[in-house]
Amino acid sequence: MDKRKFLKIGSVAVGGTLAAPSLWLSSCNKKTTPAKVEEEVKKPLVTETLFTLPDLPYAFDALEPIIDKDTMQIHYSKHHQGYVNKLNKALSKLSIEKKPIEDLLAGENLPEAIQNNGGGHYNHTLFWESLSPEKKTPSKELVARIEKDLGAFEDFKKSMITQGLSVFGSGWVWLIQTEKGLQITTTENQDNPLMSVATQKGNPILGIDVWEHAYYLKYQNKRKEYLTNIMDIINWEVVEKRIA
Ligand code: MN3
Repeated sequence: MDKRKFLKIGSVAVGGTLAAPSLWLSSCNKKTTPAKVEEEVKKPLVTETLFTLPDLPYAFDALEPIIDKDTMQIHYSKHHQGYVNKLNKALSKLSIEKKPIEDLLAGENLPEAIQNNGGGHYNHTLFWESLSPEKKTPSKELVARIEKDLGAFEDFKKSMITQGLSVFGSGWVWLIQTEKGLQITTTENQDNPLMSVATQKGNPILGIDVWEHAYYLKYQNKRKEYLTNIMDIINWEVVEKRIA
């Protein structure tokens, strides 16, 4: 099949599937003129709202021995991909407009599917970028910044671990930036501090996944060991850049 023909068939197929809800609504509205219908068909396709799985910034085995290859592969290819797929499905179904993921999550009364899967997509994207195969040392400026708001750097790391341990069931532990400065907080499930449901709102600077799927293959029930070890592979350069 030649390329032009393929593209034509492809676009018709996509248009036929995804433009269907607006066409259906138009046909239900007796006041709709043919011109109006045509205008609606010309609207950008819902495909433009779709989110994609970002590239992992390192190989699946790059964080060994702290994060094993199997955990990384399943976590990224199955869990994160699953959130992206379900987010896209929910957006198409609910006809929600294209927005940056941060704006989408900051909205009031988020549909549950967007809260869970949009949160899952945002949180994991931030998580992958926050880890580094090469040992990174926090800059003097970052250490000073953390010391100013949260005390000694080693105490801050201990607090991240303690708060991560305090999450009952699945969730996340966060370093966030608020009007009062840097703070540590936690969220349940795939919620995050951008969401109106968060008890402590702020801009996420660092997020650590404490769902069992993040560590169970290697650490089983030893969440403390996982959290302690993961603090050694944080990409402090990326973390520092997130501070406004
Ligand atoms: Mn996870």
